[in-house]
Amino acid sequence: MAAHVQHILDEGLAALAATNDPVELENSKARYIGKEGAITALLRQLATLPPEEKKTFGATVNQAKQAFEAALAARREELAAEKLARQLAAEALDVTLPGRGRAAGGLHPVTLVQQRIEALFRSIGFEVADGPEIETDFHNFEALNIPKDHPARAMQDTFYVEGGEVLRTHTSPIQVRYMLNNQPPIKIVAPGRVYRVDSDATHSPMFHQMEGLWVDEGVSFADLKSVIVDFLRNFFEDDTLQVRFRPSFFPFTEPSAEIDVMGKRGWLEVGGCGMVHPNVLRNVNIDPEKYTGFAFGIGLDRFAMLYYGVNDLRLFFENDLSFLGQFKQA
Ligand code: 2NM
Repeated sequence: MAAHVQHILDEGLAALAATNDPVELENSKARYIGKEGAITALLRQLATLPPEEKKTFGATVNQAKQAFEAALAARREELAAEKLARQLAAEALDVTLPGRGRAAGGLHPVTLVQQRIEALFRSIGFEVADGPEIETDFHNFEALNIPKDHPARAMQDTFYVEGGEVLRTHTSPIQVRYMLNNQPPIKIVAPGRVYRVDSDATHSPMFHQMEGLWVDEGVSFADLKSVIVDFLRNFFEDDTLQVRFRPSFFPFTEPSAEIDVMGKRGWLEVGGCGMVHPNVLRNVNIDPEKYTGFAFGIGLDRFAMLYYGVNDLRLFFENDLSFLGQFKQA
């Protein structure tokens, strides 16, 4: 091959090899075999050559052009392959990785405690009752013998809703509704959310209560004591748990008592109780001359804290999954 043709071809091949950029590659094509290209110019020179040189020079330049075209086609494929390889690497998916799975949720510790207590009371013939969280003044206060000037009725303690209704401050209105609709014998527990204007390390504006009620002929304070003591010993799984009834006052019971259990560091208050006040029975159309009843109330959040050894009430309301995950049932 004529030396200067070879030289132009070598330059052209070097230009093709030197770039990774498809645009630049096409520019090189134009510079060598395009209309104004160096190899095209050689072909144009053919016309000016004498016939005896035309043949060999023409063959030489055509060879050079074919060599350039072959190299161009090969480089195009290389660049396309590199581009594909880069894309595949960037979008790589490891299909052998295990899936994320579907983790099972679990019940909230307060729900677990509520269900356990419900089961204990069902086993001795109690039914579970419920009712609305927005209550009338009558069901939440009036029927329960709570006087109009009682501090619990104050705006500072009770959430009032438009129209004079309240967020129930205890689950007692469930029992009021039940007694209005049923004559004795009545044996119910009433669990649920209750609301009070109170918020600090040990008080939440929403918390959970469970109240119990047994009304029939001849129900006595001795019945109250035996049911409560039996329940607490079953709940805390301690056959010799010490329980104490400490005289107290509630408008809706007479006599009334606080319920204490012996803990690791002395007596611990876990609830309140008493014999349903005759006024309450009259308010729900039950004859207090014929029937007596006992009632009690406990805080489910407090029971969950004691049962699970949780020392901060707020943990129950933060819904931190690493906290809640510890209560998952197998
Ligand atoms: C308590 C303590 C004492 C109670 C009374 C009644 C009702 F509706 F029967 F009158 N329900 N709950 C009661 C009695 C609740 O909680 C500390």
